[in-house]
Amino acid sequence: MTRTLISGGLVVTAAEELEAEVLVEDGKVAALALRGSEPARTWAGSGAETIDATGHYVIPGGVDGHTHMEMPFGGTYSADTFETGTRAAAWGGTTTIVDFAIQRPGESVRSGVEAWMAKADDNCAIDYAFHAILSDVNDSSLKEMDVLVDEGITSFKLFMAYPGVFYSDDGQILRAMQRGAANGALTMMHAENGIAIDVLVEQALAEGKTDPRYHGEVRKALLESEATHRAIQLARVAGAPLYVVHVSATEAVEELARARGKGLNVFGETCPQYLFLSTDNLAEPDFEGAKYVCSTPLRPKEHQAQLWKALRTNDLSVVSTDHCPFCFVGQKDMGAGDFSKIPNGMPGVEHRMDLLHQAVVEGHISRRRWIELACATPARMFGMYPKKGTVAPGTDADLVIYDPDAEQTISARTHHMNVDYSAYEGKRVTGRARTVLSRGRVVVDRGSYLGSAGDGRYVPRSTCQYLV
Ligand code: DUC
Ligand code: ZN
Ligand code: ZN
Ligand code: ZN
Repeated sequence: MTRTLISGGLVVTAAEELEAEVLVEDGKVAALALRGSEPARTWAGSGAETIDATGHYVIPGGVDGHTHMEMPFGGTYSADTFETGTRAAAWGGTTTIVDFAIQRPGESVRSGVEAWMAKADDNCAIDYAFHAILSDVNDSSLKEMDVLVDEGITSFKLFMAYPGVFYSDDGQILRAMQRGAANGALTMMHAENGIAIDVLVEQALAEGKTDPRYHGEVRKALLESEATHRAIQLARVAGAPLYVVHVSATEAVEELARARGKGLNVFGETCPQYLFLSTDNLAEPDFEGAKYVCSTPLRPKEHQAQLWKALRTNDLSVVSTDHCPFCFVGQKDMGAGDFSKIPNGMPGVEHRMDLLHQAVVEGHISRRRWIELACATPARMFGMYPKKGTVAPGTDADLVIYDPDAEQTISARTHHMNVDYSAYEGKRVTGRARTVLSRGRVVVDRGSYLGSAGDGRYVPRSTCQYLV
């Protein structure tokens, strides 16, 4: 049996903060004991290997419910492999990712799942799970959903955007939602009106508007809120739960708030880029704006206050990254002279925990809410709690010894993601993961990487734990 004692830290979960010692046995949290208590004194004298967490937080490893490693998009692939992307995640204190396996039109959902399993298998530094993207809703893919739910793929993403690629029409969306209502699956929605956006793209290009900033102008907030509204109504008709991914616009948040006010099972996610970046970045000169092209797009700064508010009121309940990195040189530049050819996506998997801790420092959210948004709620939302997302007896020992006072400057020169720029270049934040454990193994410690590709395990998931 391997035994490790994490001693001297402040344990922070979504539920509580405790001055407590954490005993880890064989990859799981065996017990917690208040500092100075009888069991804590016994453990201290037991000869267990001890990790000193004095002056640090002991938090659950981050759960990033939305990443795209090696994702085919716009004629290229997102630049992080499962190996490089999960290693970067570990550096930043994230110990579980949920990536998206893509069904290709004309193919089965399962073939997509198998393809993504093969990419991840033996390559991940941390644990991983999958959602499936439905790109071809038909009788047979609907049937496949039932089997996949039983096997642990319990959420399915649909796109109202990207006609001709991932797009589903309202009838297909309704049918998938009806199936979800019956088999317990959670429908995840990319809510943007892609048909209307494509018209605006064509018009903009015809007027010679080719710079990255027009990506933000054509992907209008109203077309996000319209799609969000439509997705909610379709979910109501189907009697299905709905999770709206990467919410960026005030108007879309209002749709979620209205639905939640009616007591509907409608949930919203946002990402750090919408909280910390804006259309000002998209307008950076010399094509630099391409670094910030993602969909939904960055919004004018004025939207941020509403996102922060919704994170406090739970109208937005998860912060994930939508990590989908493309290099500036050789990938983003495919869209020089035509913004619509810039691969959509931004790197972020490494810095979510730190950026949200910075939000604690700046007073946007509380410390426990940080853990709730980044660990506990995504684990519950995607059926992995309490194995993931908290620190309690019996849970996986995915633990981060977090230094709340460490100062760092985010930069592509020091990050570990396989991409040639940082969206937060030069940003100063306070707080950093010092030691990261994945199922009891130390994978990062004081600036050294000690993990290895293949140590991460696949996590089959139960259905969304917010549904009655
Ligand atoms: N949005 C992105 O920015 N990238 C990948 C897919 C998506 O929906
Ligand atoms: Zn999306
Ligand atoms: Zn509405
Ligand atoms: Zn995405």
